[in-house]
Amino acid sequence: MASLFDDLLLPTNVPIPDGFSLRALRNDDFGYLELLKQLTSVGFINQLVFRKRFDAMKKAKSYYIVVLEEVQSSKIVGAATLLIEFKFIHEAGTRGRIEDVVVDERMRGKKLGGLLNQVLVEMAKTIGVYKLSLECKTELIPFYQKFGYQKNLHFLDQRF
Ligand code: 16G
Repeated sequence: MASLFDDLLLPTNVPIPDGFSLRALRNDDFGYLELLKQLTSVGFINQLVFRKRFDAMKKAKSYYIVVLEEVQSSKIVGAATLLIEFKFIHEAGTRGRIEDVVVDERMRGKKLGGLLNQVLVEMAKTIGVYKLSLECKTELIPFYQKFGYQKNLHFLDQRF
């Protein structure tokens, strides 16, 4: 079993509620895919594909996928990703992106999404990014504004 990153990088100043544990994604966390299906389309991914993608992310050393486990059931009930992008601008700085924030439907209303956001903001500050950004649905803008984000640039995409 391997962790995507060292759990020692997780912030110690964000309290985790009783009954939950916070850790890095591991290469046997296939339940993570079930949770992601509550965010968007995942399609069919077998264990081999999961492991290969996990290995590629670990090798890249810029993916920080944190998961919240419900201790009683050992199930992943929340997850969020911090992606670090290397730049030449800003004195060869780094930019952080928050991706794939998802909390299990059963666990909504417990402020776990907020907790995951706080964790990733702290990690991004420790890593030293010059900018942290995310894309979200219009209705989630007030939620993310609580964590320091401001509506700024427009986001354009192209789908294939
Ligand atoms: C949301 C996510 C984004 C994810 C996308 C998937 C956050 C902050 N944003 O925008 O990371 O990639 O949904 O939707 O979690 P899509 O399948 O339509 O791209």
